[in-house]
Amino acid sequence: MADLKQIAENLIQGKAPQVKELVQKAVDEGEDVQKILNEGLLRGMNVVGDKFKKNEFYVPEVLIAARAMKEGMQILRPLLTEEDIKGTGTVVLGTVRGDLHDIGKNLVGMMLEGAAFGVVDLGVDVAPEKFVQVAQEKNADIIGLSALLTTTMPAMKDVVSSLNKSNLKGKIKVMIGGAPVTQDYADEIGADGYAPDAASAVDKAKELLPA
Ligand code: B1M
Repeated sequence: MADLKQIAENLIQGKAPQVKELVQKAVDEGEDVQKILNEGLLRGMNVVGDKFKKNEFYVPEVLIAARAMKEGMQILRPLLTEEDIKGTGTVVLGTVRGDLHDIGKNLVGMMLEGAAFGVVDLGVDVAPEKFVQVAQEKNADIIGLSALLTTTMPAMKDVVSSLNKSNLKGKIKVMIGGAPVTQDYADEIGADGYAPDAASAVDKAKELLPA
């Protein structure tokens, strides 16, 4: 019988080959795919997120766990139907115009993928209109913006303005983050959400999804 708890434990320890092997074994044994995702991979990733928030885990541990998650998801994703992954959404993610910092943004992307969100990563130095255009094309739920420089934070406001000018106003939510960014700033520019770290970004993204 598949041991889903063992998948979660190996994921927390970042043991990618073991996670891959255990997920494959669970699939071969006929375990429900949604159950493997929820009670194996996602349960482990939630623990990683909690530990990261409490400073019990740091960036390297999270990156290693996220890599293990990715290995497991590579096996599960083709087996999951649209219905199975209902409840998670699509995030178009990027670092704003003029800003080349991407370590935090990549971490946010991995954690979102770890929580079974679809992530379209546009990279760094992304123009405001590009975020809106791709979000429309991909039928995204959320645009996620990262900025690490005080000088590039205003580009976040440009994305909100660009979205408000489009016919997607209110339909796509904007979540922002990055070292100099605050909740006050999110309120000031009319962003729908702010998250201080990658684990909180997952919680916030879930909160922003339509009910
Ligand atoms: Co730059 N840099 N940098 N830098 N850099 C900072 C940000 C700085 C604080 C350093 C300093 O002076 N003490 C400073 C900014 C000052 C300011 O504006 N207040 C600075 C500067 C000035 C610059 C340059 C202008 C330097 C120069 O050329 N004179 C230049 C700008 C280039 C540009 O962007 N146009 C520059 C360049 C670079 C490098 C290219 C060398 C490199 C980036 C490499 C890369 O990213 N691929 C770099 C780095 C590495 C840093 C520091 C050292 C580290 C940033 C980092 O990766 N942190 C940084 C100083 C520091 O922070 N100690 C600094 C780790 C990462 C995991 O954290 O990105 O905060 P962070 O992400 C967190 C949260 O913020 C949050 O979750 C993440 C994980 O928990 N989060 C989100 C991030 N995005 C989110 C999005 C969300 C939600 C949460 O929703 C969508």
